Amino acid sequence: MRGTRLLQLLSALSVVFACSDDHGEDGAHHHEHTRRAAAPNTVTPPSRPLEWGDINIIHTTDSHGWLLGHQKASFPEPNYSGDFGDFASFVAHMKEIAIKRDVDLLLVDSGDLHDGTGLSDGFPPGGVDAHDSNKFFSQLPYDLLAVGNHELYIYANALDTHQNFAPVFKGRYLSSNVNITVADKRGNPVSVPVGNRFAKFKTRKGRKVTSLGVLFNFMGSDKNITVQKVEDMVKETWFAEAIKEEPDLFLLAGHMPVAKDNWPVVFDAIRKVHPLTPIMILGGHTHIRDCLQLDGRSISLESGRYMETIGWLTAKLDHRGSHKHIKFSRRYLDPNRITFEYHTGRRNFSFDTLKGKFITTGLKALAKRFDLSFLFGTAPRDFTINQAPYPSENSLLTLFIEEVVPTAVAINNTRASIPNIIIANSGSQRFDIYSGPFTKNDQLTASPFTDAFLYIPDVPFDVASQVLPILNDAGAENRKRGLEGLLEAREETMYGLGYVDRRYMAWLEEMDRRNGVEKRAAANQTLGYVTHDSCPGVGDDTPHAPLLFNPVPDFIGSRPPNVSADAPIDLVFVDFIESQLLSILNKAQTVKVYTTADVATYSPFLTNQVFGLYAQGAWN
Ligand SMILES: *[C@@H]1O[C@H](CO)[C@@H](O)[C@H](O)[C@H]1NC(C)=O
Ligand SMILES: *[C@@H]1O[C@H](CO)[C@@H](O)[C@H](O)[C@H]1NC(C)=O
Ligand SMILES: *[C@@H]1O[C@H](CO)[C@@H](O)[C@H](O)[C@H]1NC(C)=O
Ligand SMILES: *[C@@H]1O[C@H](CO)[C@@H](O)[C@H](O)[C@H]1NC(C)=O
Ligand SMILES: *[C@@H]1O[C@H](CO)[C@@H](O)[C@H](O)[C@H]1NC(C)=O
Ligand SMILES: *[C@@H]1O[C@H](CO)[C@@H](O)[C@H](O)[C@H]1NC(C)=O
Ligand SMILES: CC(=O)N[C@H]1CO[C@H](CO)[C@@H](O)[C@@H]1O
Ligand SMILES: [Zn+2]
Ligand SMILES: [Zn+2]
Repeated sequence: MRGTRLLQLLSALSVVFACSDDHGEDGAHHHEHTRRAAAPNTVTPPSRPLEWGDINIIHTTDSHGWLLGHQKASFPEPNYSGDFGDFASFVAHMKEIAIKRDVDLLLVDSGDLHDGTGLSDGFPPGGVDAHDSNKFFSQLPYDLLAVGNHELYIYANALDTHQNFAPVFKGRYLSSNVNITVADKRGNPVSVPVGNRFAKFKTRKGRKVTSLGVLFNFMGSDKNITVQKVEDMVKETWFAEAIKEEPDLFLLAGHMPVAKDNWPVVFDAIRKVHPLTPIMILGGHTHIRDCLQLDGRSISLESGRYMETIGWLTAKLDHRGSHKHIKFSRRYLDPNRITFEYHTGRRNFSFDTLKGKFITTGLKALAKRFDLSFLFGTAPRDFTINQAPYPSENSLLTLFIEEVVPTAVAINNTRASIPNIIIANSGSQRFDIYSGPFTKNDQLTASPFTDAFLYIPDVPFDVASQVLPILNDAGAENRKRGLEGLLEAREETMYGLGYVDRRYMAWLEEMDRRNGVEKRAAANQTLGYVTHDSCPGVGDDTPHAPLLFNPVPDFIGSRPPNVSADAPIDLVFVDFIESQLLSILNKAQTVKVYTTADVATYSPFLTNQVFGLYAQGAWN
């Protein structure tokens, strides 16, 4: 059962964007990226200067290829408009400030470097995901990095990380519980850490640091990659030896959320040996802003996603053996030039460093090489995943399942005239579409996965129309049918395979529920993230009113055809949900046992192509 799911996931997440024939030679026009319009003077700067400590950390996580920043004009996108070149300039100026203050400043990343934009995923056939975009990471002075689950879905990506990316950081790219199997010098398979298991180093100020890089218990990695359970990792001899000597600071990076996961397992193992040593944890993976303290001498920070957040974490260290609570501070920065200039005391003309400009130029050249500005059409308005209700005319999911998919899969399809119901998982859609030019890059940000469309012919309409409600509904009706376990197991399986939408959306929902209506009505703050974590002091660097939030179902379906109950129709679905769909179909009726033998390919087009096909017709 799990084997099948893993296989499905692999195909769902495989990122071979072999769509070179999208580049229609027939006079296709290109839209140039027009980001970096200078930040307007009317913009609200951050609310207050950063607090500095003895140890200061700048944190990135789950960047997923968003190195050119967010380029759209619709809110809240301008707030995240800083690109990786701007970020490099910011880091350089902050390093100077740290030297003037005579304190330490470290730069840490917690993984998931690709699957999200054209810069990482829009490579030509034969390429490796993130191979080119990772080179920009290599140009920043990272002190510590950890592997993410997205680096591990496809062996070739993990191998590239192991062979080409990790070595750049000279022992500071960590994968404490993740191994890859490679051929040794004699050609025999050998399992080795993707990066290093731990690192020990001294800061500029001479502080001794011991570091780990831990991945959550991820179940979806490709063959020849092993993820050891966190609870087993802490029992290893190497682990005991690595933490034995007391450093001035344990700096733990990891692709694991700071709450509701296994950080306490790592933390307790260290605390057993070192009850008082400062511990700073930099987590990731659930794409939220979060902070908590496991005790008074430790802090854990998670810094969002998609380069929408830069984390800032500081500690005022005291003497060895102190029992006092350590004074920590944390801040979530919106990455844009206003934020960066404000905190570095620079103006627009004195902000860019040579390296920063070089990186920006390089990113634009890569975007050009991958033809990311290729224009499919012009989106007439914003289509959002959670800001608009589902279903509605401004919902991205409605657009996708009611217009885009039915249009695209009907192209060159001999079954197009047969009535159908199409079902997809909402998690296949990753990012909003904003009004204006809709490019190859936008297609990849909205719908990056390569799911195929399959179908089962001749399913009676009244049977086919039960499938979507059963997929979505864990309610009383299904409990009666004994499907409850199935749905719970699905949640757990999905989390193990790396799906985090539920946690991210719960966070959005919470900030909206708290005081969204009042804050938006006051209309004196721009829209964005409003964080309520459990650490003291101000979290969000720029105060916002929360974005509108609307819940979405796990699965979405096309408009049902107007046919009689017993009419045979095509039940069309994304390959990702095949096994769940078959088991539900067999519970919804008893006339026929459906198996994979009844399933066939419906369309040659994949989920990462349908928006382009639709836009070329409907948005021109
Ligand atoms: C700010 O700097 C950028 C990059 O150097 C430049 O493109 C832009 O025109 C400048 N804006 C203003 C208002 O000077
Ligand atoms: C795993 O790697 C080894 C060594 O490179 C190779 O011989 C083997 O075929 C791989 N196994 C799979 C299932 O890919
Ligand atoms: C990971 O690699 C190390 C070094 O080769 C090896 O000793 C260890 O057994 C491997 N761990 C797993 C879980 O495969
Ligand atoms: C549909 O088929 C025609 C004829 O074979 C072909 O020229 C066209 O490119 C196909 N359309 C798409 C979107 O692939
Ligand atoms: C925004 O307006 C509300 C209600 O008028 C007020 O309570 C709040 O202090 C204002 N916030 C800012 C940042 O001006
Ligand atoms: C559905 O089809 C029936 C019979 O053809 C027709 O009477 C009815 O108006 C249709 N309903 C809709 C909503 O189109
Ligand atoms: C710095 C920056 O660009 N801030 C923008 C954030 O988004 C709001 C719209 O919600 C704009 O008004 C701000 O200019
Ligand atoms: Zn991620
Ligand atoms: Zn992740």
